[in-house]
Amino acid sequence: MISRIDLRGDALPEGGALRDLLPRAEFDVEAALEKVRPICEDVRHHGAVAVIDYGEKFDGVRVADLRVPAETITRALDELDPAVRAALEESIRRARIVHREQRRTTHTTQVVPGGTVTEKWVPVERVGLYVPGGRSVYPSSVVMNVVPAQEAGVEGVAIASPPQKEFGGLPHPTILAACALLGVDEVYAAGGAQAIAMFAYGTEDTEDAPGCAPVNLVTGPGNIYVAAAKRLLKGRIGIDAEAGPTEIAILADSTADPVHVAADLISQAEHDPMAAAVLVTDSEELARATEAELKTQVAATKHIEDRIVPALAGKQSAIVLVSDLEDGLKVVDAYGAEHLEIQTADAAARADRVRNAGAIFVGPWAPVSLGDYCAGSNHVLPTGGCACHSSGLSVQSFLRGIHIVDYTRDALAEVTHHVVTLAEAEDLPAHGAALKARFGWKVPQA
Ligand code: HSO
Ligand code: ZN
Repeated sequence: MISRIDLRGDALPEGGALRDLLPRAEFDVEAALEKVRPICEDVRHHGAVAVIDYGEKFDGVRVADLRVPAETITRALDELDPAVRAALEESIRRARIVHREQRRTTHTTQVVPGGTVTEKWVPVERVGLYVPGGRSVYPSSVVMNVVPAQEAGVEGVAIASPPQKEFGGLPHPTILAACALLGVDEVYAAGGAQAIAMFAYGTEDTEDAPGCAPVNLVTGPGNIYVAAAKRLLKGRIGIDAEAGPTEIAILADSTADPVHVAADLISQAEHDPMAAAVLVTDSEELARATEAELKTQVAATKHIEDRIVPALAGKQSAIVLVSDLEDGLKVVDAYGAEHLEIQTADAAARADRVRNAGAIFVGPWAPVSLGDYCAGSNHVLPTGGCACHSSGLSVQSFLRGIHIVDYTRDALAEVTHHVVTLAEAEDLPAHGAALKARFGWKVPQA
């Protein structure tokens, strides 16, 4: 069901060579770019009509209007199962507690007497949050996108989610209910690349419905076409990471419980046939017991053939055997998992030494599923090894830091000779002149 990679014995290679030994799914966004380019162009030139046409083509349902009426959103919440409502409310509450504390405060640095630089954090004005439909209808992802945006102080939050045939062309009702719980009333029944283009270019108002004003930033997961559209339109809009298939890596030793390890590997394999589940261990016994547990637990779960078996059996998943936990640490760092669980005797100390991971789950009582819903942490995380350069979604994703430079005459005079020297060294004398002009065209004596 899951293959083994044995890295015991010889010394581990470094960096890229080690990464090449590790399993990973291919997520070739580049290949999808040419497919989404004409879609984005169409939306740019024909607006809402093009978004509606593509919805009919790809989602199998033609909507009259993209904008979901406010009453429909409210009704979805009224009709939501009370237990789901209570769970979502708890998820929102915990996420708010964590994200609220991420807010950065304005900070002023006195560089020299009379010269200050203030860094001021300003929320993005308007964001578009993409929420997938189809196989992955995740109201929890609405929470994980909206909460940091709201806590950052973003005023305009718009959501797009594909029209669902079985719900008369509306996004899935639990998505709408989650929007209502979060106080978001600007929702569009739009999916795929066309939704990202709608956010980037905006659409005109019609007689019947208001259009979608262009946004500054688009966040949220999606399929390969959504990722390609984000890559294509980046620059016109800001984007978060391009989300690929979900990944879990577990670093475990002989103290880990194979029942938990197997259950956690399966939990993320459940997302997608391309999802990755990787166990890194120095214990042959744990590897064997986990293999046995996987067989038993997979047989008893739901999405066996369509997702879990292909995910676990795929080349993106494996049990990686290492000589010791020091090597294990090197392996998980080289892999840079979206989610990393540490199930070792000294879990907290070892977790502290990890450098590359989207989120780290420490010890036996912090499974990834907790983080997916109710830890308070964010579940929109870098995949595909991007954890070595990017972070998950946070309040920070929705803020821009602006430097405010304030110098007095004396503070400027004191440094002018340096600026003039550097400007001349770069053959940009007018740069230096801009300072000299303030001092009778001379360099003031320091
Ligand atoms: N594990 C997914 C998020 C998710 N899980 C949504 C359940 N629902 C990517 O972090
Ligand atoms: Zn999940």
